[in-house]
Amino acid sequence: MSKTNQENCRYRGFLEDWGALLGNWSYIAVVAFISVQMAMLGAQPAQALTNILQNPPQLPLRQETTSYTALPSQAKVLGQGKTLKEFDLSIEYINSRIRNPGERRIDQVRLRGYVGTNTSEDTPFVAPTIEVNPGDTVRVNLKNNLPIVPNCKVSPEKINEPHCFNGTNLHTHGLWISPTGNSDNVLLSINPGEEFQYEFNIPPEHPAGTFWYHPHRHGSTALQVASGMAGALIVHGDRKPEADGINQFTHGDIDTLLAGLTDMPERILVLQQIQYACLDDEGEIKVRKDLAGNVVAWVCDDEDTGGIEFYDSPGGNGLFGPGTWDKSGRHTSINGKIIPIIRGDGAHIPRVKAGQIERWRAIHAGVRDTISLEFRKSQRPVKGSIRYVKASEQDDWIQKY
Ligand SMILES: [Cu+2]
Repeated sequence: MSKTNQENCRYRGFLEDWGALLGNWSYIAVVAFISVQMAMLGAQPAQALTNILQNPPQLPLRQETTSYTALPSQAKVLGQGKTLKEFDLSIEYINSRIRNPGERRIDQVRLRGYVGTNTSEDTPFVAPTIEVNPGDTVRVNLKNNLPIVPNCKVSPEKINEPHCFNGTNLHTHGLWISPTGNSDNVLLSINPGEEFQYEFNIPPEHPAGTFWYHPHRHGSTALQVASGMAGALIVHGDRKPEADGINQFTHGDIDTLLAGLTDMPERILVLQQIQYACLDDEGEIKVRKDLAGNVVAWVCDDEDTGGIEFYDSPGGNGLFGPGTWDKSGRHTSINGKIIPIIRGDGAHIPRVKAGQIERWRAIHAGVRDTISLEFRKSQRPVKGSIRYVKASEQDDWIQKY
């Protein structure tokens, strides 16, 4: 590190890991999204402690499997070499906080979220990770602890209008499994107070990979996913390509490509777009406007609790209308955190090391905007911190550095 760089480096302490990784802190890599960007540096040390990126918690297996009587057609499911994995997940309203860089404050929120066995309250708006293998029989006991919504009915003519926001179900995004019965059946509605056991029979030939799960009940999907109801679903596989004598080679699992590397840290990045709003006395979204009268941010005050409870607000600042994401000033979160820092303590979180290859599994679990993921080196020493840059100004910030 040159003398000039040392002098310019206002945040050397917490950039040590980056310096080690990249040799010179002026080449700090940033991740940039088109329209929504974040960089992984620049926090004040005190806040860095609370905003270190961690993988979402892993959902532990249920200790005792529930009793289950297989239907005749399902009796063969747990055949030779197959493993039963059972998990518990509930859906609840969760009171928590989300950092709001543009307003330089922490907003109180009350949102729907998945709660799993032993999962942390630290980042409630990313669901716990489910890990399975090809050939597994996976059972998920889904309990809907949301309150009943009175008069929640919809006529067939209005079926495509948002409705019954506390009804839910469970969809596994990308798995090669049955879409019927108690499998990945998006036509089910698990209503408030109900519990349902899903069973996903993952074929033995299923490839390893990064998948995710979320509710997919017609009428409430976007609202629930936008509340943070999404989690990673990882299929691990250890099969190498083999000569099969017919098509030359069978496919191998991607997990084996870097199998020779030991201690390769793996990070899961669940990108979400949680577009909560705080309301005024008329039920309208509280906003900040520029001099021309354009909405530039949704705001919350100390006494407010942000939520996602409707698609269209009475005053026209439609919560889910097109073009509202940019106006809201919200940031894409990563594992439930806003502009987190990627840095490890070596104990709970893998340390960032120079020359170390890492596997990153990125999942776009947002419903409000597209994301174009980029990894860049900064071209010059960074002045100040991106952690307080407004969402609308992040494009300029990235271009500058
Ligand atoms: Cu999906």
